[in-house]
Amino acid sequence: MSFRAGMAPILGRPNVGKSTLLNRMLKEKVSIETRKPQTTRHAIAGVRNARASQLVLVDTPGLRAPDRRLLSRNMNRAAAGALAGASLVLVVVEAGRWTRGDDRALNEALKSQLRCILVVNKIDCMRRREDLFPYLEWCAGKADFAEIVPVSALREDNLERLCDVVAGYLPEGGPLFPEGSVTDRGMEFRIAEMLREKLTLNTHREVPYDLDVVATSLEMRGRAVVAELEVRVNRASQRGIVIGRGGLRLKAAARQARLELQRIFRRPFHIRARVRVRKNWFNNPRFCQ
Ligand SMILES: Nc1nc2c(ncn2[C@@H]2O[C@H](COP(=O)(O)OP(=O)(O)O)[C@@H](O)[C@H]2O)c(=O)[nH]1
Ligand SMILES: [Mg+2]
Repeated sequence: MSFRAGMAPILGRPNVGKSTLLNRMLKEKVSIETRKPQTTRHAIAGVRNARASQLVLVDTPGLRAPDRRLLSRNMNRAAAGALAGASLVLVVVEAGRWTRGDDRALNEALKSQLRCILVVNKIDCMRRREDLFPYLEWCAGKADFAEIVPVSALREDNLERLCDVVAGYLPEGGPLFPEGSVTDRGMEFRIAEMLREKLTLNTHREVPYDLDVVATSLEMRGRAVVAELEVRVNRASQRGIVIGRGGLRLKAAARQARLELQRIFRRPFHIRARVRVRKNWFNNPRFCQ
């Protein structure tokens, strides 16, 4: 039997569940998930190795109406750039809803001229099961999709079928990544992103959008990973918010990140984080590629 391999970017407006879908298709968390839109800032590749195929899924920052931040423009570029070299594209929408943001994502996918699979996510949220079929039919009128697959990423419903469907559209060819690799991102990135997820979940309003986390040092001590992280905020007042009274908020987030990293990598982690004010880091090319 011949081997198939290829890359499939995941497009969709913010919050439809792209990162959750990627993580659940891979059965490992490589991209952070939150209820807050615009959490994913980078194109992140996840690799799914099967006996006769290798599927490289690329999670993208949700395409958004451009604003003035350099970071936002770079995020849109990362999403568009993921289409170069792809074999097909997945467009994710929410069952029962279609917004202008979904049209924007679909148009981006159609512009690529690649074959397009529509993933209708969050079917668990539909109040009435019988509404699903008419919605799928309505979607079919939107574009000439190769397939339309309803799933629940969160409940891992129908994901095996989605993986099989996608694999069927991959071109024949050898693997793109060494077998056994799960993501193109290194440990430093994954640790920093994990803390960013926890801080995003524990802060509100503009703070999640104004903060960033980078690893400044990474060391192995025996089996343990020792990481030093820098949390960047835009304003002095945000520094206090992120740290929290008595340092409790930062401590709690670092602990949550550590526990989840330990579960994923099955080894001890030590995380030291400090918060620095870097005015307008999101407009500084040094701080956001
Ligand atoms: N109920 C339900 N929630 C989901 C599903 N998939 C994702 N979510 C939630 O939707 C939110 C956004 O998910 P995320 O993956 O970060 O979306 P992204 O912005 O498209 O990457 C999170 O709170 C997820 O838990 C699903 O199938 N069902
Ligand atoms: Mg995301």
